[in-house]
Amino acid sequence: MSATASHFHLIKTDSGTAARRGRLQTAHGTIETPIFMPVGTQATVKALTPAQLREIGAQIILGNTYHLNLRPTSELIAELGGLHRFMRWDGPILTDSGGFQVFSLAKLRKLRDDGVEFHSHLDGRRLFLGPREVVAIQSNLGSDIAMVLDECPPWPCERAACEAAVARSARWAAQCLAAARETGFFERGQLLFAIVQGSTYDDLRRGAAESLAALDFSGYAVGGVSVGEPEPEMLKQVGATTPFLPAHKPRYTMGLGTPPQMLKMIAQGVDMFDCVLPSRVARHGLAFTPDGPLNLRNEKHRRDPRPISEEVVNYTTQFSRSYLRHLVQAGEILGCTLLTLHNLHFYLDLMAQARAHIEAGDYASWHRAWCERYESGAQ
Ligand code: PRF
Repeated sequence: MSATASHFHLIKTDSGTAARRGRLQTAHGTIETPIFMPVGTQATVKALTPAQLREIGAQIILGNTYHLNLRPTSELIAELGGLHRFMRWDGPILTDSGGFQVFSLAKLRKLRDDGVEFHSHLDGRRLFLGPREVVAIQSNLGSDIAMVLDECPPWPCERAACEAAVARSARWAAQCLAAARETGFFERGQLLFAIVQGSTYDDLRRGAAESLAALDFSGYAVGGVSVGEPEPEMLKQVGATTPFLPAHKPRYTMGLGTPPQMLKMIAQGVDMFDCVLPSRVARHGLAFTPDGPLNLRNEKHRRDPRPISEEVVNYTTQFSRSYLRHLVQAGEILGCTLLTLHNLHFYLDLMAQARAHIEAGDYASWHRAWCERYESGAQ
């Protein structure tokens, strides 16, 4: 069975940029793109209930194979009816495959041609993830969108090491696709996305994109960006990849970014994003505004009766900066909840604005003006 070209429909392609307005069908509902996906690594978007996520307009959330398979294990989640039922989120869920997290979290990892061997960062248990394993785990979880196993080279990376990572990732991607086909993955309505690596080498990225594009994946991710390289380099890598991906499949850049980075990547033809940034910085007292981030720990907000932003309306913006600062300073849980709610709403609303401007045909000028204001940081 095909990995389902027909699950994605392009509604409009922008004339001034490569931006696209699309619609992706999953087993748990339709996603309007471009979209931001809040991160729920441990089967929870930290500090929010599923009802709150719905309220701020989350369409799809992320989970993590690496974490969930270590604890509570994918078998236990399958026994309890799958990830959606387990965490009571009935919308779409995308899960990362685990390879990236092995490299950032696990101890004593060993890269083999057939997968990666590692010791759990929780209890030292010895484990192995290969293409078959990541497909089986994501089957158990019931992910709407699963990711292939890949090797994300560090930045900077020597060309020879990058070539090896690209070749290994290509083999693993094909093996994941074969395992998915053999195990009825697509019949169950699950989708499988490939990941393009290649670090800063344009020709390697193009080669990886073209060879993966020749296989029938449900979507394509740009991996290996936002791993420490400067922003112009990151945008260049995305620009070196998207033109070689199939136009009629969704495109996802993994693990980014700031609001302007997302808008600039939408202009390069990216449809999907995920990032811990808005939820992580919320827990440190940072709130996003159209004039840049606001640090509520700052003394100047101590007696400020104004909301975080006069223009943004959500549950959190009824509270004063003074009160929010107090919650942050006192280490109160409600501070985390309110700021996470605000930041994720800000990101989701930005994507809604992007979609509206692509539809209206003025995305190029709108996103330039938006970024200019945000980056001039009048805040
Ligand atoms: N691969 C996978 N997950 C990821 C990345 C990657 O390259 C990144 C890099 N930005 C974040 N998450 N599988």
